[in-house]
Amino acid sequence: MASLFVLVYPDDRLRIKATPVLQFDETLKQEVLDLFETMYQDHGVGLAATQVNIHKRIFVMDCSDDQSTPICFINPEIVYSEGETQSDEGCLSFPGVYAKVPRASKIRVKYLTDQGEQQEREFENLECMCVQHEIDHLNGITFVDHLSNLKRVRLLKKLQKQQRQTL
Ligand code: GNR
Ligand code: NI
Repeated sequence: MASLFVLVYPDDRLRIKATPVLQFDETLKQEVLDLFETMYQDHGVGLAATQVNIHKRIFVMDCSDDQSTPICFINPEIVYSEGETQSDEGCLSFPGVYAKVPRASKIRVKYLTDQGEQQEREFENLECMCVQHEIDHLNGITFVDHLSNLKRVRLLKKLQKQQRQTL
């Protein structure tokens, strides 16, 4: 197991669109383990492979308080969504800044497990927001892309100011 470095804005590699996983082999299993280790170490509720510079359609999630509900998603697809919600989101690639992002309030997701088995599940609440946030990462999209220009500029200025202070 290895904890990986998370790419941080303004790294252009966060814009790369990930490609589908075709091989369910040892390499994939190790990447999934490393994603979980990195997510837990950095106290995230989700982590997309894109964020650790692996441009494959993989993300991991655990929205529990006690690391009890790890889920790995390979080649995820939202097959149904309904409703609207908005709550504060953060991102490990934008440390220390938060914004309300409009999302669907309920989704149905088709994905493969790390064994290559088909799954289909519904998600609501934090898990639902997180799945949408992570699938965006796999498409090279980050949560700030959903904000108005004014809100995005303000948020990125705040982030840049914090980055200067931690140098
Ligand atoms: O840790 C995270 N928290 C979070 C909160 C609300 C909506 C989405 C997230 S995902 C984020 C970790 C991360 O950056 N995943 O890509
Ligand atoms: Ni993120």
